[in-house]
Amino acid sequence: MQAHGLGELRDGAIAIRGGRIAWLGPAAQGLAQAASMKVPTRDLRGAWATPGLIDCHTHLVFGGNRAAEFEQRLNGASYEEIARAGGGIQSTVNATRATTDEALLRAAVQRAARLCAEGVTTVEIKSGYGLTLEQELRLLRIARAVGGELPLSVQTTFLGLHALPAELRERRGDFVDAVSGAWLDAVMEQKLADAVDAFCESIAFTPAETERFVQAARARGLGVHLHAGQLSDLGAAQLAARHGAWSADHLEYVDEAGIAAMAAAGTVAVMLPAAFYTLRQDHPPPVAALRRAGVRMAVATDCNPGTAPCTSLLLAMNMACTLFRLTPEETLAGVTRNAAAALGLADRGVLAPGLRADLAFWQIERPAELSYALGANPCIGVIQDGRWRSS
Ligand code: DI6
Ligand code: FE
Repeated sequence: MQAHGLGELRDGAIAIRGGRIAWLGPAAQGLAQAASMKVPTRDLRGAWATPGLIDCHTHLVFGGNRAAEFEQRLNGASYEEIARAGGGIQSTVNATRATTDEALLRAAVQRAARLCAEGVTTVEIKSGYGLTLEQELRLLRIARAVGGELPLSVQTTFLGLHALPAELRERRGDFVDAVSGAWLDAVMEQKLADAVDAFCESIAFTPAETERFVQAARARGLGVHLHAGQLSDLGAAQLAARHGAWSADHLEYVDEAGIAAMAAAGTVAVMLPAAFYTLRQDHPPPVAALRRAGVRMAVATDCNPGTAPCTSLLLAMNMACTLFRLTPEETLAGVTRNAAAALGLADRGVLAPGLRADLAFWQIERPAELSYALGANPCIGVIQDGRWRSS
């Protein structure tokens, strides 16, 4: 039955073997087969099953928080003003450097656990709050360790160009050279990242600087994400597409040429409505144009202390509908199938035989409920890597 564009199986059963989906089909047939093979079954009493959710853009590992800047903004300061005055990302860098490995891991696990409770089984975690080689490697190591503490598979991203460290303000070129050379080599040697990312923005790095780093990463076989068009259009979407990026993220500001380039390259557009909401932006991404061009759209939390203190992917789905006008179906594809594509992963995000047995189960009547409610959590459990966990 195809009542939803996503595909829907009523009264269905799913068989799992060795951490993979072995079979999907009618429940009666599945139960008969299970009985004849004497394998255990679990009755989910009419719950909906979806692929385990995928949060494909987070900055989960950081020290401190930025509630004070939240207050400053409410008293009239802008995000850019705070950043230029040495606050913003740099203040989190200072707090992160001053936090022990154990405390950083504990805080990141706490955030990730909230995602897990909402059916998330894969999360992408970026570095970017270290800004020295040692600190960036430390954050990537801690990000990897989060996956050992929870039923969660973690993809790590080396966000090498996030902010220019305050101590190198006069040496931009040297910093970009180092990050694109020795730092990338160390990340590769220690196998700490699956991809790279850069903040291509007027308050961060230029397209030329971003391109130098991205080229170096591609030459080493890493995947690419870009923070593109969050505050202004510097042509980062085209840059991402030109280098075969898995995703271009934010995209409040992107023109037709950028959209066409992404469509041609298959680069996924990652919508981050919690950041848009927090910054009270008034220029949403051109969702209708992205849809028309056939660009796949994903939805993620962007969990970070500055612009998206958000550990609810369901809330991000709601915001994607209400603020950006995605349909509930698009948001569900955006946290499953298209989020997997945004991470370069072909083994998950869809319920199909042979794929990873990562599933989420929901006490809902129809899938639209997942993005309809604010603050509800209808997840009753997940299967991650073939193992059941109730929430
Ligand atoms: N874009 C964002 O929204 C975050 N990083 C980025 O590149 C903001 C990070 C922060 O303000 O701490
Ligand atoms: Fe981000």
